[in-house]
Amino acid sequence: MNKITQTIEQIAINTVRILAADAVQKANSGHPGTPMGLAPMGHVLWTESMNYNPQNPQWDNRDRFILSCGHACMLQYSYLYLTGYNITMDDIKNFRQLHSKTAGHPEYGLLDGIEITTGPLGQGFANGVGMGIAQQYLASQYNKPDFKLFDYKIYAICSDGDMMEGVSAEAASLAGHLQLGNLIYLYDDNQITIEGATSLAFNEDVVERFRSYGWHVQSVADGNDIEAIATAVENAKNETHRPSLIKVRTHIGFGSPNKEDTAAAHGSPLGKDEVKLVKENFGFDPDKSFVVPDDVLNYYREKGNAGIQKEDEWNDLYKKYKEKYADETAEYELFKSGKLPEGWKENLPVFKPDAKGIATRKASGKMLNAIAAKLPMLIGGSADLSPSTDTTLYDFESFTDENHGGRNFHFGIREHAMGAILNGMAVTKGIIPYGATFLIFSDYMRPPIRLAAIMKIRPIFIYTHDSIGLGEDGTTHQPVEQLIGLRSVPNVMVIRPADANETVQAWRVALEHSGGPVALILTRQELPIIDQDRYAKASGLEKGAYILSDCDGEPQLILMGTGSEVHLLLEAQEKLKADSIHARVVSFPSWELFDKQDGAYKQKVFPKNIRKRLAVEAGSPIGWCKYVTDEGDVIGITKFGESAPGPEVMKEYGFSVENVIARAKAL
Ligand SMILES: Cc1ncc(C[n+]2csc(CCOP(=O)(O)OP(=O)(O)O)c2C)c(N)n1
Repeated sequence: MNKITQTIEQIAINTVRILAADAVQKANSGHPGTPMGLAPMGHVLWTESMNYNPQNPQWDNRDRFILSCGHACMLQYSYLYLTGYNITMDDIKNFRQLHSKTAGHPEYGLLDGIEITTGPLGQGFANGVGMGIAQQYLASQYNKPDFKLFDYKIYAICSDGDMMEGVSAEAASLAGHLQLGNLIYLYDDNQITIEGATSLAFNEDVVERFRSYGWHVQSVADGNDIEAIATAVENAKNETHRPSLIKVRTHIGFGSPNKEDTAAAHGSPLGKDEVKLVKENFGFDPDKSFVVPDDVLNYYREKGNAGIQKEDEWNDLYKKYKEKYADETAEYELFKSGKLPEGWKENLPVFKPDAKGIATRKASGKMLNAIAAKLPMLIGGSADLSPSTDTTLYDFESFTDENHGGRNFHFGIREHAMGAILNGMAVTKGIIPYGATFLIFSDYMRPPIRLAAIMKIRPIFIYTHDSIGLGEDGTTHQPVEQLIGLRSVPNVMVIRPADANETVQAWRVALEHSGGPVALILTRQELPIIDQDRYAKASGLEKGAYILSDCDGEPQLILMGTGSEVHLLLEAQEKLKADSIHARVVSFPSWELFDKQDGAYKQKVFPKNIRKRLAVEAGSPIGWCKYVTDEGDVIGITKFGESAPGPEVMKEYGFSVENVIARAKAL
C-alpha cells in the first residue's frame, strides 16, 4: 500500500494498528490483532461520535467509553495518547511494564480516560448497563425541560468473548427491558478467539438474540468502512429508547499478511518479521518503530481539542442552570464530592432492648427507609429478593422502562449482572448503589465484588440469610465459607452486625466509607436487641471490635463473636460469672475495621497477656486464629449445613450457650 495515495484517515488508522503491533512486540506480550481490527471503529468513536475533553477527563457530561474486551487495550491507550490525554509515547513504550500506566488491561485510576477496569470478559458490558442506569437517574433528578444537563451516552466495544459470557446476557436482557436508550455498544465480530474460530463453540445468532432482548440492532458488513460505522453510530444516537448494538464484521490482525483472521494474531506478538511486513503493507518504514507521523498526531489532537469547546458549551449551560436551580446544583455538587448532607445522621432509628428482637435484615430495611428521603442518590434493589432482604424503599417508585427516576431496582434473578451493574453505577460520581441477595448467592457475584475491590469503588452489597440459622432452606442455602471468602478479598469491608442497633451503625459506616465495597451480612432470624445502657453503645461498631461487656477485674478469657452469635456470648458471660470465671465479651462485627485501629486500641480490647480467647461465628473458622492466639479456640463450621428449623440447626452445630460455656471452661 502506498502511503502517498492513502487518505489521512487511513494513515491515521494504520498508525494505530502499527502502534499496537509495536507495543506488543516490545513488551513481548499482549494482544496485537484485536486493536488492529478495531482501529477504524476506534477512529470513528474518537474523531466523530464521542463527546470528551482530554483536558478534563472528569467532565460530568462526557460520553463514557468502555473497552469490555480489555485485552485490546492498546487501542484505547493509542487513542488516549493521540487525542491528547495525559499519556506520553514513553507510556506506550512501557506497555505492560512494572508500575506503568499502560497496564496489561485498562485499569481504573491508572490513567485518565479509563472509565472502568475490565479484563474479565463480560464485565465491562454489564458495567455499562449500570453506567446507563446512573446517567438516566441523574437526568431524572437534575434535567429540566429547559436544561438537558445530563445527556451523555455509554459507548462500549465488546468482543465474541463478551458475548459468550453469561453476565452479558443477564445485563443485556435487563438493559433491553429497562429501555436504556443511552447505550451504544459495538460488537467486534471478528469470529476468532484464543482456540481458533468462534464456530468451535459459538454458533448462535447474536443479532436475533439482542433483538429478542429488545435492543435496536444494526450490522456493518465491513469493519474498515468508517462511513458505514459512523452512520450506524449516528442511527444509534437517534434511537433513544432501545439500547443499541452494532455488529461490525472485522478482521483480527488486519494488515498482517500471515496472521490476519487467525488466532495467532490474538494473544502473542506478531513477531519481528511479521511486524515489518505489516509496516510495509501500510506504506510505513519497516525499520522504524513507534512512529506517529506529524500530520496524524495533529489530526487526532485537533479532534481531541474540539472537546474543549464542547465542554465549554456545557459549562455555560451548567452556569445558567446553577443560577436558576441553586438547590439542585448544591445537592448534586455535594453528592458528587462524596459527602453526605449535613444532618443526615440525625434521627437514625434506635431500637429498644428486647429479648425477642428483630432480624438484622429487618433493622436494615428500617434504617434504609429512615434515611432514604435525606439521601436521594442512594438507590438500589435486589435480585428478586426484596421481600426477603428488606430492601424496598416504601416511599419511592421503582426504576422501570417508563420511569427512570425510580429508586427501587428489580434486577431480576441475575446476581452476577447485579454486581457488575452496581459497579457501573458506583463509578458515576454521586450515586450510592446497593444490591441485595442471600449471602450464599454472593458466590454468583464474585467477579464484580473483586473488581469493585480492585477499583476501590463503593457499592454496598447486602447479604442476608447469613448462616445455618436460616434453617429449613437447607444445605444449599446455608453459607459456610462465604464470610471468609469475602474477607479474603483485599479492600472489601465485611460487617456482620450483632443486633438492630449495630445494623444501624453498620449502615452509617458503609455510607461514610470509601476505598472499596462494603458487604453487610444480615440474619434472616430474629436476634435479641442488646441493651445499650447496660452494655456498650452500638456505635463501637465503627472500630470493628469493641468491648461490649467487661468483667470485674482482669479478664481470664475473652469471648468474641459476630452477628447472631454475640448474644450467646453475653448469656455465657453471665453464667461463667456465677462460676467465678471472669470473661470479657467483645463484639467483633468487622475484621477490616478493627485491623485499621491503632496498637493502643487493639491492646485495650485484646491485651497481649490474655491469651485464652474463644471466637464464635456460624461460618468457617478459617482466619480467626489471628485473633484467638495459639492458646485460644474457635466455634465455627467445617462441614455443610442441614435442613431443619433454624434454632435446631444452630444448636446441633454447637451454637448454644451451653457449648460456649463448655468450650470456654475447657480453655
Ligand atoms: C472471564 C474471562 N475468561 C477468560 C478470559 C481469557 N481470555 C482473554 S481473551 C480471550 C478470548 C477472547 O476472544 P474474543 O473475545 O473474540 O477476543 P478477540 O479474539 O477478538 O481478541 C480469553 C478466553 C478472560 N479475559 N475473561
